[in-house]
Amino acid sequence: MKNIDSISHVSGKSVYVDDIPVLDNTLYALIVPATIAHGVLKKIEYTGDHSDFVRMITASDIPGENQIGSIIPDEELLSSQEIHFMGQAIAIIVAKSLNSAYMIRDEVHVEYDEYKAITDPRVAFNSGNIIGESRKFQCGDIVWADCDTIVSDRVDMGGQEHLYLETHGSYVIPTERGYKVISSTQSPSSVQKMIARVLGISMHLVEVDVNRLGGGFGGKEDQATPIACMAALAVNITDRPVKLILDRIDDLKMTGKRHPYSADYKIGMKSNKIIAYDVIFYQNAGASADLSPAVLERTLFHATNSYYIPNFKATAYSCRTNLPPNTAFRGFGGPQGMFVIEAAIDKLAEKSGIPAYVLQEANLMKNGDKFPYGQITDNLMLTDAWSKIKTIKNVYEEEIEQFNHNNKYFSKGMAIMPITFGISFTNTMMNQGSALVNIYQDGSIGLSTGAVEMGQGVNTRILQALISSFGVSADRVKMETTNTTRAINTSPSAASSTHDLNGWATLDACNQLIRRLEKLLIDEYQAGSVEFINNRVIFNDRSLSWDELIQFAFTKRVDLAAHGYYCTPDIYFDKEKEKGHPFAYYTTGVAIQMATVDIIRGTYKLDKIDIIHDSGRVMNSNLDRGQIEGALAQGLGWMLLEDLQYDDNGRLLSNALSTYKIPDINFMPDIKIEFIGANNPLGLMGSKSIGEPPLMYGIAGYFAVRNAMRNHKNIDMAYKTPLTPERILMGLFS
Ligand code: LUZ
Ligand code: MOS
Repeated sequence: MKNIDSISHVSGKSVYVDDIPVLDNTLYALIVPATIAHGVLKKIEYTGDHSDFVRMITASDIPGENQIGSIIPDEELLSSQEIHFMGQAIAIIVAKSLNSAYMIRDEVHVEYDEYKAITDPRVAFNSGNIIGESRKFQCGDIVWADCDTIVSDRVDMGGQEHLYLETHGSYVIPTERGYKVISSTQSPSSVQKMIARVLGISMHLVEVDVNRLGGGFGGKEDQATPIACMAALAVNITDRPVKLILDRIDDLKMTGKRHPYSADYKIGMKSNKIIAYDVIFYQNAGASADLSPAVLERTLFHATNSYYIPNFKATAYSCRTNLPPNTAFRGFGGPQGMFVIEAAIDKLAEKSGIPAYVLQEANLMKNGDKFPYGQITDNLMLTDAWSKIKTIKNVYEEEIEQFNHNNKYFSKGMAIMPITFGISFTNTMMNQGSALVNIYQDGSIGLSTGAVEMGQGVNTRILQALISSFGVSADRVKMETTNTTRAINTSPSAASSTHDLNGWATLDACNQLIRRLEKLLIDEYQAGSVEFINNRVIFNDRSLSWDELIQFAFTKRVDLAAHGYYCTPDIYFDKEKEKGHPFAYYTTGVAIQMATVDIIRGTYKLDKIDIIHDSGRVMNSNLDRGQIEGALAQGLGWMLLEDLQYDDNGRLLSNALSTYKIPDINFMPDIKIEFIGANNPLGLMGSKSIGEPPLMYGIAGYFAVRNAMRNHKNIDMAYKTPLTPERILMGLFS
């Protein structure tokens, strides 16, 4: 099935928040951002007399709680006094037009007492600025004396801007019964809950509706919430509809990114088996907790990537700095955990002279192996994928040897990257989904779920599940908006889990309806077996069209609506012991990447990548390819290009697309994807989740470039990302 949004996307008819026609009396809001990263707000005033000025809203105007922290209550919606990052919201300007709002905002006068800013997580750690508790995962006993090769090093990873095409936005309308909120959020229920908290009302008065997002990537899992809260607050105060859309510059400045991390590790092996790994992670959380503790946890889950390491210790700290609160980003801490172990293996390879791929292969997880947190693996396709990659590696190797032999100023290299990504929210409670299937009396169907469509194709996948269950064609079904009155208490569309959770819930609703229809046919026609196929129902030696059946069922007073629910079975995690079975299953795969470095310029070209990916039973190969290619681009961008720069005062220097470079079509390697995988009983229609895992194939890009440099000469270059041409050049000439 094609992505059901493809025609409206290509013809420009897809509707995003900013496309919704506004009511006549709509007001426009803008956020007044702090212009220092750390300090105290002394005074804020607007003394102008612009005729379009309606209100300036500050913390003291909030009728409920001035608090939006979801895991830890440490984040004010509007600063009441303390400033923790540059771009923090200190007031909201409400005006009759957007242009006027900008002019008014320019004239707001703010005074601060400024303190010194901290931007480095290690500096934060050393001065005791830690968010929440430190976490430690541990198994076995590390005995360094048992190792024959030991290396240790420091690793630093940069952050990453989400750069969804649609910036944050919300449009809130006062209604007779409360608030109708249109929000570009991955988490409608979080928006509902926080608006209720901020306004001091109950949740049933807030209806949140989401049609689709122009990308989310985690950036709208938590951080769409304050935007919607501010718009709702302005509605509460003015009693008029309010639209608040961030322009790109505000969005870049005000919102958090992927977490930069710094790490120290020590790793040891005996012959080629890794038998000891000790790692400390310093996460740069930014100014408040946001989702950082959960991101930190996933770093620990993925700290051994796809390897079995019997003796292991990982300690992780979430460090509070004066940057915008960093947040969920595709992979959610997993990529950082995986990069460090890959860096450690790279260094082990260098020291021992054993190629990295030999070490990777020797330590690759097999079904039945146990992760340090206790989950035993099954249904991994790692070894199958690896053996296919090995064949491709021989071809790559030959090409590289020949090329490097014949070229003096260019050097090729390659790297292999296995991935194993746990599928489920690590917070067990969040693994639930729901659906509402309405069959109208003419046989047409409306489907509402908790899933938010953000370009990933989740609606298409869930639709596939529904039509395969009812045996009807897709044109009988309308995918409704995600709405908190039709799908309640939803989890964010995140953790690669949305189609599983909401797809299974849809199938639960379908099954209930099918059972009712079967009962009708048994009661009325003594039906034996009943089959739903090709828009018909077949029973005994006759059949009815789906529409006839539904019309009949309606006259016989059969309930034609069903609420479906799903919660992932058999998952749990004990945070005291740091052990459990947190994931439904794992998505796995292996990639091999080739790169050519220009020795004189420090530039490089990503030649090609071959990916053997385990998607279970592939549900929709085009959607899966789209997710792999997009995730790979994001992973390669994070590793090689995207350089978030803050100055010592916490000011974002790479604050526009002129200074923040992201992958384009020319940057990307030739991509070959082969799917392997067997039926996955816990995945929707036997599939495996795909949203996040392929991002980590991008890590191969870093090591392919590094190996190309190394094939030219010995290098002694810090493990630091992104590996930009500047860093390559300095690495080659140091
Ligand atoms: N969000 C979340 C996520 O709240 N918990 C998770 O475990 C997660 N994992 C990946 C992406 N988003
Ligand atoms: Mo996400 S990082 O699955 O919102």
